[in-house]
Amino acid sequence: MENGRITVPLEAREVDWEIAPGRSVRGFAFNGEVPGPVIEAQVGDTLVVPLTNRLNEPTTIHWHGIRLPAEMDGTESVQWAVEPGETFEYRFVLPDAGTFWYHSHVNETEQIERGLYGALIVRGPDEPVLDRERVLVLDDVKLDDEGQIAPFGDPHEHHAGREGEVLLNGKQEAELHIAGGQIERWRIVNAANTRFVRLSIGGRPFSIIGTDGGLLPRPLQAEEVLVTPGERLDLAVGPFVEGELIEIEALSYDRGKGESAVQRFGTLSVGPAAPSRAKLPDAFRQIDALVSRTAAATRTVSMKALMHGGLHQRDEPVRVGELQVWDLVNETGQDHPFHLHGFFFQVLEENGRPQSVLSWKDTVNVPRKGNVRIAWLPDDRPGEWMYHCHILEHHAMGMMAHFEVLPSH
Ligand SMILES: [Cu+2]
Repeated sequence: MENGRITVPLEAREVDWEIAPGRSVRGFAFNGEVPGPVIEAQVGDTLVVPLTNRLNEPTTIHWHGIRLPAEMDGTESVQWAVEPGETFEYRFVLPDAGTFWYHSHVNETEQIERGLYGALIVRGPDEPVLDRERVLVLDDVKLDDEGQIAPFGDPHEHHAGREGEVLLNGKQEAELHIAGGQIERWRIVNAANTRFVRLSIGGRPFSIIGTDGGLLPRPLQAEEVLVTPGERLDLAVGPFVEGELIEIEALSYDRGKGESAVQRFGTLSVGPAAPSRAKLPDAFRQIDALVSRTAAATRTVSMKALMHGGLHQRDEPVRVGELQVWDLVNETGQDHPFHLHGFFFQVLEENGRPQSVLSWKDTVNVPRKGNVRIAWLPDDRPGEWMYHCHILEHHAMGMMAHFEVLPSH
């Protein structure tokens, strides 16, 4: 099969964002929509995105989870921000199948909160057959007394993060419809600045079929799953019986700020039964371990030091082809979702417990007073890269570091 080229011009501009019928806030959007358009492609396609900035401030796009060349990563360490009125063309190959997303990487706390994000779906040759697929982008937005997006820079948010009214695909109280007897693939993206989503679909069992970097080795049964900011999950949902009304909720979770209130993203109503052709295989693919369980750590990343290190932190370089085993140690009183740009890692252990199933990740929650060991291989894409906490207010405060991937010897 020939690889194609997908061209999706994106324009960032201000918009009246209707978060509920008759209820709009002044937001920022790609092509006038929040979320921005769903970009769909096949593995191997080249994505071409001319980004035109019609905002009154600079912006860029980060392609979260895509293993692209460093100069296309959308951070200000690899490109000049796109100034108002200017256009910058992103162009890169999509090497992996999975659920990804794109978002602003300049003044993120404000630009992402205002709506500058969208989903990017890349399909492989051997996708499981389900009855229907949908993308669910989870978010929240903090409103003021006038019902507009609350002012930014509240000092309390630096530490606690910023949370607000929950939104599903940019809307409050979303209403979804599913046919009875069918099983759907739900591609979940957490685009919220801070909100941790302990996702429940009416307490019903579902299958987790993929994570940040595509399909798991095999489906995993669950009745709830934690999705932290930046993470993605693919689920197989259903079947249900006609007439059922199921709540899509974030259950209570304590990320170090006390138990959160239960939040409802929307409801799923089950219509008349339709025939199903869904067939979930027992196994999707083999994922080989990058390192043995006894491999020694090559680096320790301290969340506490990172949190207090400021905006110009630089970590030691790594070299193409040299395996990395990193201990992410969180001595703070809050959970932090750690995001590595441009590369997938495997989670080896959480708090000393080995992972039962390997998967490819680019964002992982490091629980408070806990630690996570990851392994990753810098493939041949040298350049400037970074990692940071995906609680955007923490990132903005300086919970991040740049590092260089050096060419192989
Ligand atoms: Cu954090």
